Amino acid sequence: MQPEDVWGNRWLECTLTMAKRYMTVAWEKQSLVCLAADRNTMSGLFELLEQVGPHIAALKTHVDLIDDWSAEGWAKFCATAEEYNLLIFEDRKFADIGKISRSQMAGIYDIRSWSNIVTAHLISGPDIVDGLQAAWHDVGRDGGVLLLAQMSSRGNLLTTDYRDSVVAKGAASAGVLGFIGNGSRPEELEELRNKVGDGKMIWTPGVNIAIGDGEMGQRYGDPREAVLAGSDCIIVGSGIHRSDNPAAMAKQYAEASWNALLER
Ligand code: 5BU
Repeated sequence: MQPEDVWGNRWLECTLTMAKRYMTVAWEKQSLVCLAADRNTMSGLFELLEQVGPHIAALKTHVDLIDDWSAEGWAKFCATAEEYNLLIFEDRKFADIGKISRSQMAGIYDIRSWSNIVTAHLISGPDIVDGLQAAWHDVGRDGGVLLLAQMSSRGNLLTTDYRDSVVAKGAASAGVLGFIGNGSRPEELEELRNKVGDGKMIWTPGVNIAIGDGEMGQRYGDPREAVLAGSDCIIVGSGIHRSDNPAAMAKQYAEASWNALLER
C-alpha cells in the first residue's frame, strides 16, 4: 500500500510540500499522532521523545514554556526529533500583522530555523500567512501554517461565521497547510471538513481516550471518532505524557488513528 492508497483524495488534493511530507511520515510510521510535548524541562522533553518517538508522526512544542531552555539544548532536541522522522510543529498561535509575525519567527527562539509547521490566528487578516512564509524563506526553509478555525476549549470565541471566513481565506492560500479543528466535538469537525473539502489538512487537539472535560476548560473527544469525522492528525498531550507508560499509550493512539484512517 502506498500513501495515496490510504490518504485517497487528500493525497491528490493537498499539494503543499509539507502536507505531502506529513502524509508520507504518517504512512511510514502508521500513526496520525502528533504529541503535544508539554514538559517544562529539557530533560523531561528528551525523556518523552525517547519513549514515544517511534509511535508518533509529529511533535508539537511550546518553546516558551521551558524553564531551562538553551539554544544548544534545543538544537540537539530538534536533531533527535528529526532522527525519529518527526515533523516539528511550534504551536505559537501567531496573531500579529504580517511583518511583526515575520520578525517573531526570528528572535531568541528563532522558530523559523527549526519548525516545519506553526499555528496562527487569522484575526489580523491574510497577510500573516505571507509574513510567516517569508520568515521561513529568509532562512531558506519551507513550512506550513495551520490556521485556527476552531478551538477545543470551552467558551472560545471562534464562531461559525468566523470559522467560515478563516476557511474561505485559508483554502485559497498556498502557504496554508490546513486548519486546527476541535477534536472534542466530532459533529463540529464534520461540519468543518465539509467546508474545507479535500484540499487542506485538519489537525485536532482536544483528543483523549478518556473523553469528557479536562483541566481549565479543555474538552476531549475520542481519537477514532475525530479521524472518522475528518481529522488528519490527532494532537495528544496529557493522554500520553501524563500516563504511567507513555510509550504504550502512544502506541495505542497510533493504532486507533491509523485504523480509523484505513476505515475512513
Ligand atoms: P492536552 O494535554 O492533550 O490537553 O494538550 C493539548 C495541547 O494542544 C496543548 O499543547 C494546547 O496548547 C494545544 N491546543 C489545545 O488544546 N486546543 C486548541 O484549540 C489548540 C491547541 Br489551537
